[in-house]
Amino acid sequence: MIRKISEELETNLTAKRYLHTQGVAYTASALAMCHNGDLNLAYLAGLLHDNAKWIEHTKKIELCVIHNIPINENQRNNPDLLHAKLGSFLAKEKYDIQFPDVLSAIEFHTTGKPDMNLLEKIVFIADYIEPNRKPVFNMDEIRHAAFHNIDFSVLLILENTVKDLKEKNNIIDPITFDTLNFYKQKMENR
Ligand code: DGI
Ligand code: FE
Ligand code: FE
Repeated sequence: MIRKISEELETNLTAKRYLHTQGVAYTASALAMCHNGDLNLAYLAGLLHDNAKWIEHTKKIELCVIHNIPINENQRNNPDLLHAKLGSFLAKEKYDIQFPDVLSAIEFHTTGKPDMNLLEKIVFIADYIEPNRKPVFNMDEIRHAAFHNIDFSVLLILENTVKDLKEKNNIIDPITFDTLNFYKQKMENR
């Protein structure tokens, strides 16, 4: 199953995106080993997390409409956000993945969501810290925290993401703020 999915992704994704995908799969499985998660599910979710990334924006919107996948205002203005939701749908329908945790880890890998389960956190973090990512502010601390204090790592990533989006004047999805506030509270209450 993994081999077939890898081959299909290698055909569709750019070489750079495919390399990123492999980085996320391996990083996610390493995080699962560290945090007593299921490393095979982590690998699978990592491999598939960006499977819809290559689809053109108009086509993504069209596919969401056809398949009754709701699009909020923010996603309509920024269809790149849809690759997560659509990717989760395609993981189920096209790649026949039935594990609910894998599907939700793909769905929420871009924005995160409050109170994520282990696999959701793992994919969210692995997407940000995999070795092929270009260095960003605080990357060393985020990578260290990923293996030692997973909720703190989630918080640091969200702080960076929100700061970047504000600087670029991008619309920030409310779920991104909710996630940031949830993990801020969680760290404060420790
Ligand atoms: O698909 P990748 O490039 O591997 O990574 P990703 O799925 O995490 O997407 C990253 C982009 O998503 C990054 O440019 C920031 C953006 N993003 C994350 N949360 C939000 C967001 N963009 C908007 N407009 N609103 C958000 O809440
Ligand atoms: Fe993505
Ligand atoms: Fe990604």
